[in-house]
Amino acid sequence: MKERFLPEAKKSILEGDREKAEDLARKALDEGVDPVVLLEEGFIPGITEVGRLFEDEEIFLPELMLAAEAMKAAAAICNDAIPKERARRRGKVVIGTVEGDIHDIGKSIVESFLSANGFEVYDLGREVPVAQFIDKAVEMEADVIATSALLTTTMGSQRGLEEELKRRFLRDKFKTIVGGAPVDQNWADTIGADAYAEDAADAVEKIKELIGL
Ligand code: B1M
Repeated sequence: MKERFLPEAKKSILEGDREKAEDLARKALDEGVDPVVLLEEGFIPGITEVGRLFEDEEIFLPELMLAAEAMKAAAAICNDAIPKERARRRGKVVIGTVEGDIHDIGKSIVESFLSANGFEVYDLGREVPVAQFIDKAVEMEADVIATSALLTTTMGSQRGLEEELKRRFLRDKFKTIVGGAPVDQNWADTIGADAYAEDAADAVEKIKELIGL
């Protein structure tokens, strides 16, 4: 039963056991478990639960970091296993996590989903200054700039991007999309972003809409 891997995957993250998470990811994929299902129904519920425990002070930073390392390693294995659609090039997207923010697990999943759906994606990584998003988008002649923010203290950079694009008279040249746990549609509307995506699948759909696919 492939389903048996899902609770085990969640558990490996809760236990902060990187080796177990990696072994499990490889075994599950070998047995034909869909990498997206493994992420969305196994590993992500694990790290979400870890976030809740951290917030409730039932676990502390060292445990959070171990869980994050296990999550990052397992997500990388799943991301690599998502078949990439290379034949079609739907549009160009520059993506990254905003300045001051090191949370990059969700952003990397979004990157992987976009690549899997035929977008040409340039991933700038994490702690990316506003100017770097814009310079790369200009250089690549990108269609969309996608930013991820996981902290209430860093989401302001998404507003900074809108302002800097206007300042450089480039606002009409690119579509912008925002995501990350503290971000919502209301925030996107407030700062004037073109779209908000709740998760990686939603990001694919919203970006398709933004560029008229
Ligand atoms: Co941090 N952290 N963390 N953390 N961490 C949160 C975000 C927090 C909510 C935990 C909590 O208190 N419950 C809290 C923020 C509170 C707030 O701002 N109000 C928090 C904190 C406080 C911190 C530190 C400040 C802790 C400290 O040092 N005292 C510190 C910050 C460091 C910094 O960035 N400067 C910190 C550090 C860390 C770790 C390094 C240990 C690790 C990150 C490792 C890494 O990413 N390389 C970590 C983790 C793992 C988390 C939680 C537990 C999980 C985040 C995650 O990976 N989720 C998180 C709690 C939570 O979010 N519930 C928490 C899984 C991932 C698949 O989901 O990232 O939401 P997510 O991405 C989703 C969607 O949001 C969406 O699609 C993704 C896939 O479905 N999405 C996009 C995301 N980006 C998108 C972009 C798009 C579209 C959709 O394009 C536009």
